[in-house]
Amino acid sequence: MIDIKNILDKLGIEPVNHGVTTGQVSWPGNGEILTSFSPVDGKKIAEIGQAGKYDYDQVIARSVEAYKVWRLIPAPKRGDIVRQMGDQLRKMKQDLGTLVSYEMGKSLQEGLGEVQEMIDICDFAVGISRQLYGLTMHSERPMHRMYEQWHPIGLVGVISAFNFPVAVWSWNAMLAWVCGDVCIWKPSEKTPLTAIACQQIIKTVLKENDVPEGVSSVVTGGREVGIWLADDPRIALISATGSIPMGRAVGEAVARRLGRSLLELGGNNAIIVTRSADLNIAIPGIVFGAVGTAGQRCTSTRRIIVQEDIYEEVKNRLVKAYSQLKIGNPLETQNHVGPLIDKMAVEQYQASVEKVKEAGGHFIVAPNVLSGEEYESGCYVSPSIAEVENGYAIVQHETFAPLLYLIKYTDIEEAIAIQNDVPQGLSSAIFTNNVRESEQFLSQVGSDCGIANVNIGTSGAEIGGAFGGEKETGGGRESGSDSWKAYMRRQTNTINYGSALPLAQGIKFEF
Ligand code: UN1
Repeated sequence: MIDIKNILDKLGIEPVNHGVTTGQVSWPGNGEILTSFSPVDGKKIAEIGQAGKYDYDQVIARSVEAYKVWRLIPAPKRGDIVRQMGDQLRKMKQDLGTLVSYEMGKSLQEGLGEVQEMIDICDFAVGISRQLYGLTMHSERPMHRMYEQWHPIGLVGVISAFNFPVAVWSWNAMLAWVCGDVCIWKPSEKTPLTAIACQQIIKTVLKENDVPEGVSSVVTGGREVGIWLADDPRIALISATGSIPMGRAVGEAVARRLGRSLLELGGNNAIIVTRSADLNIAIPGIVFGAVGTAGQRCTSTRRIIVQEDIYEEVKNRLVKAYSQLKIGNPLETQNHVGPLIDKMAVEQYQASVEKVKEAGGHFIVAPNVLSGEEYESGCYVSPSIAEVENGYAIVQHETFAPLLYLIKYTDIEEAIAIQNDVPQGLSSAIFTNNVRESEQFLSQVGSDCGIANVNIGTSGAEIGGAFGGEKETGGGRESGSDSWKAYMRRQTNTINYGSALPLAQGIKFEF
C-alpha cells in the first residue's frame, strides 16, 4: 500500500495550504476554502485557501517587478536555473507522480510519465536557452543591415486542466522562463495540490539562485481567476488548456483587449484502420488511446474508422481486449483504468451514452458505473464501444470519458473525409502498411489535425514536437520545435551605417 500521508509530507502539503504563492513567498488567499478530494477513494486530501481579488492584484504587482529583473538575466543563465529545476524534479519524480495519480486518478505509470514529460521539457528548454535565434536579412539599401531579435514578452498566464495537472504547466513555464518571461499559474480547481507541490519542489532552486519573487506564481481559484487573467492588460500572453467553451471565453476576452492567447482545447481524435493494417499493433494502440487516463486526455482516441473488409475482425478483437481490462485503484499496477475525475464527469459520461442510444448507436461493449468495494468514490466507470454514424451530434462532440465510436468506411478518401468531418482538429492516426495510403493521409488533402501519426495511436506525444491542433482545438502550439516563439516578441531592426539616407522602395524625398 502506498503511504499517501508520507508522500504529502515529503511534498510539503499541509492539511490546510496556502493557495497563493509568488515562488519563495506564499500566503492563504482570502477567497473561498477549497477541499481537494481524491477520485481514487473519495477521501479528502487537504484544503486550500484560494486567491481573492486582492491576492491576485498583489501577485500581478510582484510579477511586474520580477519581470524587470528576470528579463536582464542572460538566457543561458535562466536555462541553468531551469536545469536545476529538472534535477529537483528527477529527485521527486516518484512522489510527485504518485500525488498526480492520487489527486487526478490516472494510473501510477501515467503519473510518473507525466513527471517525466516535465523533466524532458526542462532539458529541452535548457537547450533552447542558447538557441533563441533570429534571422538576418540583406537590406535593399546600401550600407544598411537588417536583422530580427526575439525579446521576452512579459507576464504569461497559464490556465491548466485537471487531466495533465503538472506537465502542461511545465511545457509553458519552462520555455517562458528561458525566454525571459514570468509566469502566473491558475491550476485546475480539481487538482490544486499537485500545483502547490510543484512550487515546493522548485522553491529551493528559486532561493539558491536569488530569483526575484514573482517569477513563478500560483493563484488558485475557479473561473473568476481565469477571467481576471484574461481581462488583465498586464498579462501579455494567456496560455489556456481545457474545454472548447472555456477556450472560447478566454480567447474572446483576450482578443477584446488585443492580447495574445495560446489555446489548446478539445480533440475528437480518430484512428483509421486500413485493410493492410497490422492489427497486432493497431489493437493495443486503439485500446491505450481510448481507455488510457480513462479517456481523459485531449489526445484520447474517440473514433475508429475501419475499412469494411476487416470491420468484423477489428470489432471482435476490440471486444475481446476490452473484456480483459482491469478497472480499479490506479495506484495498483495491475489495473489499466482508474476513475474519472469526479461524479460530474460520470454524469456527463452517462448523458453521452444516452444520446448515443437516442441517435441510433449500438453498444458492443456496454458502459457501466461501478459500485461496491474498491469503487466507493463513485467515479469508476467501465469503458464502452458503440457503433455509430459520424454525423450524430454526440459523435461530433468531445465526451471526456472512455467512450469509443466505431465507424465503417469503404475507400481511403471516404475515411479521410470522415476523420476530418468534426469541428475539432487535434490528433489523428492511420494504421496501414500501404505507403500510398499513409502518404495521402499525411498530405495537404489528408488529415487536417495538428498531429497526424502513422502506425501509432493518437495520444502520448513526445515533448520534442510542437503540440496542438486546428479548428476548435484553438490553433496554439506548445512544447517542442519552435513553440518558444509564442513566448517572445519579435523585433525587426534596420541599421544605417552610411552617411546618406536612402529610402526603401526607391522613394525620393528631397527638400
Ligand atoms: C492533454 O491531454 O492536454 O500527447 C495533453 C499526449 C500527452 C499530452 C496530452 N503527451 O497524450
